Amino acid sequence: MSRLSTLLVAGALALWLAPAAPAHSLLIASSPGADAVVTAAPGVALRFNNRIAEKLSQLRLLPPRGEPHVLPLGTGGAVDALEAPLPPLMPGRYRVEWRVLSTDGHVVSGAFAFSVSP
Ligand SMILES: [Cu+2]
Repeated sequence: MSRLSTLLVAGALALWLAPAAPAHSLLIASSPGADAVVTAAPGVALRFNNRIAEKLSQLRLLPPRGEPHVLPLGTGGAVDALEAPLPPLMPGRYRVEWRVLSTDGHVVSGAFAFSVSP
């Protein structure tokens, strides 16, 4: 093969192997922020890099003690955001687990933690 066709084949392979990154949802910001220490958190809000299917998405809160629970998602927010009110939180470290359906059909998940100070 010529040098050019080798390059073309390598380029085509790289494209084929690359994940469908542009349409894949990624968490870009949250409130409370990851590893933030807050005195109170009336709710959680997550912002993604693109539109997500809210009805097929889930937020779970893992308290310092006890069972994780699924948070009720607020509706009518931005198409790239998930929001949920929180009950009054005791001091301690909380973990938020999220799972969303991207517009490209991939289910993406992740987690972050924040702490409520006494
Ligand atoms: Cu994807």
